[in-house]
Amino acid sequence: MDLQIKSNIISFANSIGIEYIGFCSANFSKDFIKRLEYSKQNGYNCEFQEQDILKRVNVFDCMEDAKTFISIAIPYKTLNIDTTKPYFSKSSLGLDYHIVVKKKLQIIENYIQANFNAKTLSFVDTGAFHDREIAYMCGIGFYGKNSTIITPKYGSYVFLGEILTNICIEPDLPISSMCGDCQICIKACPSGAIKEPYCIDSNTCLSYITQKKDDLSKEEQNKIGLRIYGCDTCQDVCPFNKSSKESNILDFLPPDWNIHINEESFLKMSNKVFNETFKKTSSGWRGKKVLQRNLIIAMGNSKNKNYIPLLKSLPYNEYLDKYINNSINKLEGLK
Ligand code: B12
Ligand code: SF4
Ligand code: SF4
Repeated sequence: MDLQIKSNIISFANSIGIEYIGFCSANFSKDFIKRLEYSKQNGYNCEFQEQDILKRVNVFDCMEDAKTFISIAIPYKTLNIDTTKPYFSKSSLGLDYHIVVKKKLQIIENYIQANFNAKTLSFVDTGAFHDREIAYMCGIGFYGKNSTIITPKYGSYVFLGEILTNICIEPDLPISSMCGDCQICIKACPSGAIKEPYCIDSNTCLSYITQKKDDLSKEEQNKIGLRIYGCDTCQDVCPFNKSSKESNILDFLPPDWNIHINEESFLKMSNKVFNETFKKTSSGWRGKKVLQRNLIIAMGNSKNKNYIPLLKSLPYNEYLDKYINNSINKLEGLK
């Protein structure tokens, strides 16, 4: 193992503004496979997770001589959001993280290929791999009971990505959980989705519910509260996030339309405007209808009767009509 290669990659990553970078062997533990099986057997997986456990761990299908994973964490929280009105979660503000993290990974890949004549492949939420487990094995942070990877400086408000390479690099050590007796996130989760420490039932997690295209039940609509996309609750309450530093990555600074939602423009938005705005954030991938549905539900949950005329003025829409009527009824039923 060449220690010089490791320190050169770290120095290069630091020079392009990456503070968290770690290394681990391209093998997953038996313990990890057991955890994936446990989640699957209990029905906690959602449609966005690779269900084939073999695919999640078989790195040699991607690169036959794979040796090392290199994980990076990129901080994304740039400001506090007003959660008294319909809002987007912190991780869906600014430019889509898939683009931002991938760009950083590609710069490191180019450096590795040019300097060490090595093979590389990079992933951010893209392959079958579990980005958190790789970050954990690389010592980037520890698993919180809310199942997020928590870093010392930016808390859990970091996105993760990794590079698979065929060079052998000395591994870093995983960090054990620092949650101790704390149960704050488990108690704060509005839908009870943290079934036990480190174990999320994705199907009841509000982040998933704001993303799914299927019909939402009345109970799911109530639970969404004012969320238009994603859920930050189990992270916002975490003591490790209270004093976490803000990101200085300009791509994550939200434009005005992302934080000061103009409900009327949002609900009457053309496809062209959607493609130029929200489609470029990480909330855009589920399409305009899902976000509009969530906003309509959030308006119904807001207790703000001033929304009634706007809701009543919306044209008939097969997908949205049920939610529009529910929200109008809810607001009209208020005393
Ligand atoms: C599917 C998915 C979701 C699903 C399911 C979430 C989930 N908990 O897995 C939904 C839609 C709900 C979701 C929500 C969110 N997601 Co998401 N999601 C993913 C995705 C695509 C796959 C995750 C997966 O396969 N999970 C499988 C389950 C079994 O794993 P797990 O819940 O993480 O559980 C692990 C630990 O708890 C641990 N564990 C279990 N028992 C024990 C015991 C001990 C002692 C220890 C130490 C550990 C431990 O092992 C488990 C894995 O085996 C990844 C990207 C990727 N390809 O990896 C992003 C990813 C996990 N998501 C991310 C983000 C940012 C979010 C949200 C914050 C977005 C938001 N604001 O709404 C929320 C957070 C919700 C939460 N508390 O987890 C980031 C996480 C960054 C971080 N710092 O951890 C990722 C890594 C994307 C990225 N590349 O940055 N997501
Ligand atoms: S993201 Fe929200 S719903 Fe999901 S586990 Fe965390 S607090 Fe619960
Ligand atoms: S709120 Fe407490 S239990 Fe939950 S992740 Fe943070 S420290 Fe761990």
